[in-house]
Amino acid sequence: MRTAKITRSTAETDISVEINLDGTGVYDNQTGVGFFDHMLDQLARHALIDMKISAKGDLHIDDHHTVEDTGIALGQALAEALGDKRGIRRYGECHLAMDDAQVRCALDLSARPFLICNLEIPTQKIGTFDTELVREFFQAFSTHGGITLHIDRLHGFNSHHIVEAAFKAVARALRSAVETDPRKSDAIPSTKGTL
Ligand SMILES: [Mn+2]
Repeated sequence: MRTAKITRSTAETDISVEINLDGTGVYDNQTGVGFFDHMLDQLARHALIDMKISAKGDLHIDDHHTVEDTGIALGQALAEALGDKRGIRRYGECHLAMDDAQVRCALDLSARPFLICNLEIPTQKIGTFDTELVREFFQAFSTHGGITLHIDRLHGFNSHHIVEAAFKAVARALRSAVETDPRKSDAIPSTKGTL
């Protein structure tokens, strides 16, 4: 089974992440940051990854440490669950439309972390959520998951739609990338022989 459980405790956050890459998108995500939970739910649902996340962070300061550290732990869980990446498709892409927003994600489970995140979110807040934390999350997820992750906004003027489209696009791209390729299910998808 391609599963992982990560627990991560620092002076700023206590985080537990459980995932199953071969799940059905069942989720229970509770970080204390409402909008962020809503986005993590999208990630699980549309990647068809079962995801249980519990985060207790220093929200009396702001949401930064909780969002960033959840990205770290989720990235670590993804890397662990993927193992040697034998048989996976490796690449994923998605153009996702949500009302006014269209976001494109292209990713490679390359073990070479790199983030391009051009969302140009028009407001600083969505409810109480600081929109600059979207990049912080994807940076942490990319770095610790070993993901080359490109996310670009093509259209959109509503911040909630843009960010939600981004999470859904990443989810759909991730769903493809972690899937087993039945034409080559026994091989590591690299001419180097390792990823
Ligand atoms: Mn929404």
